[in-house]
Amino acid sequence: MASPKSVDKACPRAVRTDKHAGVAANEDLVKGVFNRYDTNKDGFLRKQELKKAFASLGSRMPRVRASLALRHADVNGDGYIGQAELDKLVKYTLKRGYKFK
Ligand SMILES: [Ca+2]
Ligand SMILES: [Ca+2]
Repeated sequence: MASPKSVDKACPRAVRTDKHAGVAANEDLVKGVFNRYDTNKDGFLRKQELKKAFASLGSRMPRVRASLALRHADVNGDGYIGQAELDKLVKYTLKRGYKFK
């Protein structure tokens, strides 16, 4: 089994890094959105939570988008997006051109 990036369990919430500008700041923003939709606060995003997140981002097909995003970013195949997989999810989302307010 491939071990994912080490996750700092001490800080499960999104950490704001103001050192990076531009793309990095945007990624932080998106990460913040997804973390906000981790409604049961278990540190994982399941499909239902992804769906709500994408709906809030203005997706017209949040259910479909959630499925595709999950398939793309769920590296270890457990059906959830963990913190180590969040980066991939964020990059995928930004590549799809979602706008963030
Ligand atoms: Ca969750
Ligand atoms: Ca996973």
